[in-house]
Amino acid sequence: MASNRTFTMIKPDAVEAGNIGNILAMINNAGFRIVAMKYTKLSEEKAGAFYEVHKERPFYGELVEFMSRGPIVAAILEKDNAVEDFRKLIGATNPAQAEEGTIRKKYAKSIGENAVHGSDSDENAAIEGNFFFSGLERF
Ligand code: FUP
Repeated sequence: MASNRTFTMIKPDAVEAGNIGNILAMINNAGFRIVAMKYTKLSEEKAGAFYEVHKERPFYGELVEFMSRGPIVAAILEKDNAVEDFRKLIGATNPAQAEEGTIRKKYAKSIGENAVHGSDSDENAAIEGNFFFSGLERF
């Protein structure tokens, strides 16, 4: 059964560009409820740990540097079929391939600096939410 929660980050490029409000509006308008949210900054160590699965990929170093260069917004979101519906809302990893009306089409610059993260499975949504939030920070 599909879980009703997913995890997202508004990444440093989108924060720097002043798009936190625009992206949150798209998330709210698509019917997601905010369960948990924080404005924070990843250290290189924390960014490296979050993206551990990509450790052997050629872009890992750049990804860690990018994700730790400035603040992010981390959030847990709730909606029926959350993981799949949120992946549709954000669009393809490479914004050049993202569909019209998606967050990445509107706000992402490149495959490396692509504005938002969205969990790719229910299992990862739970792991990633737990990476940032305690039980007391969820409402
Ligand atoms: P996504 O699930 O759409 O965020 O994409 P991935 O999990 O495949 O990749 C995670 C992050 O690695 C992307 F958001 C950006 C970065 N990445 C690159 O920089 N280059 C690539 O070729 C693929 C991913």
